[in-house]
Amino acid sequence: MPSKDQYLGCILGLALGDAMGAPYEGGILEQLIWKLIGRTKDGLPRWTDDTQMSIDIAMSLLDNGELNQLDLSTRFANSYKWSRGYGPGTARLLKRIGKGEPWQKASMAIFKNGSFGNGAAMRASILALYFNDNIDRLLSETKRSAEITHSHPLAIEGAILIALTTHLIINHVTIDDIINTLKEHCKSKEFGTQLKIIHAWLSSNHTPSPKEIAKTLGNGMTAQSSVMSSICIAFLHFDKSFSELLSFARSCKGDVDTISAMAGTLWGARNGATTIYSIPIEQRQELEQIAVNLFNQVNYPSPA
Ligand code: F2R
Ligand code: MG
Ligand code: MG
Ligand code: MG
Repeated sequence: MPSKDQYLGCILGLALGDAMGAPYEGGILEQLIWKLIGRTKDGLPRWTDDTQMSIDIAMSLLDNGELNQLDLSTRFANSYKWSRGYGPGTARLLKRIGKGEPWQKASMAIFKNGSFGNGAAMRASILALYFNDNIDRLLSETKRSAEITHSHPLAIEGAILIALTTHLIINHVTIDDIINTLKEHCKSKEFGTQLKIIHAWLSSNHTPSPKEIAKTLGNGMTAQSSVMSSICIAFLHFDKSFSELLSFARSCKGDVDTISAMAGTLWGARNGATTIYSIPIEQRQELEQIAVNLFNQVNYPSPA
């Protein structure tokens, strides 16, 4: 049975990974901009689009009691702010939805065949917290939450892999069994090949360096160049501290906020929030309340 602490860890791990990774994301220009806007008025580290879109999903699920795509697309659009550092395609798409274009049309307007950015995967752990009682439902609702902004099959597959990994971690499944289950759900050659590499590394007790992960599994803004890297980083740090995970993800370079957010949410799902509870973060109380509300919504019986 998952614990409330795992729910807190999952949400705080995501937001802290995002906020701590954001200063290192992108090139010199992005890093300079984040130096100027990366703190709240009170000096707290700000999170980015990764956490904002995760909050939007959580609030939409909690308020509607189901995944309502129209409500979620409206929330995504209403929450959009340039200062949260959205992906270039998603920023344009959300502005179109904000002007009244249906999400079904907007999501195909920016990239032919839809976006394969990592923007659907980075918010997918929330689905696992809400739909914990039925894996098939979890997978279909994750697809529905992804396709609002990311209709490309690779983006949807990336989101499903993060949601499924989160689900298995909160339900105390071992890394070996997680890898075996993920193998059944990898549809594409891209993710399938990467998973085999991770499996080979772990089976031979090889600890890849950040450079090796970036080169082999990727460190970019697409789902296929960041989801498996994040899962691998999380597995390598399950028995290490959150700050070691952050420093490893930072050394991978590239899309550091999102890789840290995805690895961080998986780490928190496994280790809970106890050791990360006191790290300063924007809107901590709101994040904690969301975690508690998601936990209560799933109606786990209280421990005897
Ligand atoms: N926006 C950022 N970071 C700013 C630094 C970026 C830097 N200038 C750089 O270019 O490296 N971070 C946020 O964006 C990522 C999430 O992105 P999302 O929501 O998936 O956005 P988008 O634009 O849909 O996809 C990302 C890029 O992937 C490429 N791409 C996607 N689909 C494509 C397709 N069908 N064909 C060709 N290219 C495709 C494009 O380059 C997209 O812009 C997270 O990192 C978040 O933190
Ligand atoms: Mg971001
Ligand atoms: Mg990001
Ligand atoms: Mg990013």
